[in-house]
Amino acid sequence: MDCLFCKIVNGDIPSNKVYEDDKILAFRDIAPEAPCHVLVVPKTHISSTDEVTAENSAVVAHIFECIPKIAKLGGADNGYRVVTNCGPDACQSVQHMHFHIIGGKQLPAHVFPEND
Ligand code: DGP
Repeated sequence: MDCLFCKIVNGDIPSNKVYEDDKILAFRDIAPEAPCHVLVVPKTHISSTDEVTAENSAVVAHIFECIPKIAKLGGADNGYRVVTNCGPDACQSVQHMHFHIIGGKQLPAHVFPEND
């Protein structure tokens, strides 16, 4: 399968790793939008949140169990935002489910800054 994040998980493409265990990998975004901008992915290929099922959802729970420590390791020690984009309207650009952890600075109060 020609999947960018599967290649990062397999080590075929290098990444700046923040955290790894047997189920998930967290690495720094190539185009960071904040001092802490880390992507967390399941090691098994799940295309998007649309593909989460009763059979594979345990890894989503595991990601959220690990997010607090990943955020601290990534440099967000005063709060952070978790974002996942799903599908074209959300501009999902990599078709391997991933959660952005964004922090390390004061973020706008709303997801849409024009509403501030
Ligand atoms: P999204 O738009 O939600 O699908 O986010 C995809 C993110 O992936 C985007 O913020 C940039 C990041 N990204 C794309 N290619 C690479 C890469 O090769 N390495 C790393 N570390 N991040 C990448």
